[in-house]
Amino acid sequence: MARRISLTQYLVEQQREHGHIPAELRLLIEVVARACKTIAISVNKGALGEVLGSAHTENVQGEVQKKLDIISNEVLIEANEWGGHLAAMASEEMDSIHVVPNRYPQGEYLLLFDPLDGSSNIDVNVSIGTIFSVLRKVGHHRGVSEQDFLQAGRAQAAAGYCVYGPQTMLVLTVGEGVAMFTLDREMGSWVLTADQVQLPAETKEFAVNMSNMRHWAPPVKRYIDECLAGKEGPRGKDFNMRWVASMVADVHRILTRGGVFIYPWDKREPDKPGKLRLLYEANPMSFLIEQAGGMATNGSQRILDIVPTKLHERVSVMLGSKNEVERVTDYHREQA
Ligand code: P6P
Repeated sequence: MARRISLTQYLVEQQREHGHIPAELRLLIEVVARACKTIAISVNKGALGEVLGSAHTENVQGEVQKKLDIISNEVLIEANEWGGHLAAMASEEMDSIHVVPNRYPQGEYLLLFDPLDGSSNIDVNVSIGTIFSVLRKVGHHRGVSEQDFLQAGRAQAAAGYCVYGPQTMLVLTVGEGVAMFTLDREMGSWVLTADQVQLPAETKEFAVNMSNMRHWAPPVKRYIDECLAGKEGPRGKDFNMRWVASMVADVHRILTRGGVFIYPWDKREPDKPGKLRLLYEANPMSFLIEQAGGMATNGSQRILDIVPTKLHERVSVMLGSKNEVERVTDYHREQA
């Protein structure tokens, strides 16, 4: 059996041998990975842990929070606020940023997360996940504010997710490719099971919520109609469709075997660019997809180039196999 490489060893090598990450960032990633193990334990208990169901509260998005949304958020806050590596955190579940309390030393990193993405799947035992993004606090000003978080996704120092599925897996990039770690539950350790992940430029699989089709803009309708037309249509090949309704699960499949994920603008809420959040969903996933050789746009520009104007900004998302994202993006440009 090949020698097992742990997350710690992988990160030490990234720090020492490649000089890609400073010790503080290594510590931050290890703390987040440990927090994800804690979340996995709660998620896996299900009804036995009395963690299912609604918390009967709403988040800033106006979405009803599940008990596990709040538990996961608290786990990440408590795990990360004392280490001295962070200045502040931002979460889908919190209206405003959480500044590291004065009783702890402040670091230079900013951590953003969707603590439990795909909450609608919790009670029906379908894969869900934690998404995280790491930014550096820019400038030498004292204190930290929401403005410090409003950086384009290309500035990310690291990004990743943990998927709580048949296996519990941590998928990570520090800007030097994508690595996948599988949780060895007996040892309680993350083991490197895939490195330098690359997704194919071509695919025959798309992920979109088809029930929204009548609300889409013409370029998205054209792209999906052509996929549905199959061999007899302009694409000359048949396509398959998958939609888990957990972005982490859909992106993990795409990183593993290719595909294209689309959550576009739709006319029901024309003032909203899309459903997904830019800072802690689209940006980390786009960083991973690009690091694996894929592409991520909002239909008109690279997602990682979008400069946010507010913390919970939403965005239209098309990401995955390069040739397919290029095609659907070209359809938008032709229409513009
Ligand atoms: P719909 C989960 O709530 C989420 O934010 C993403 O994880 C997922 O891709 C999307 O929303 C699912 O949305 O409208 O299909 O339920």
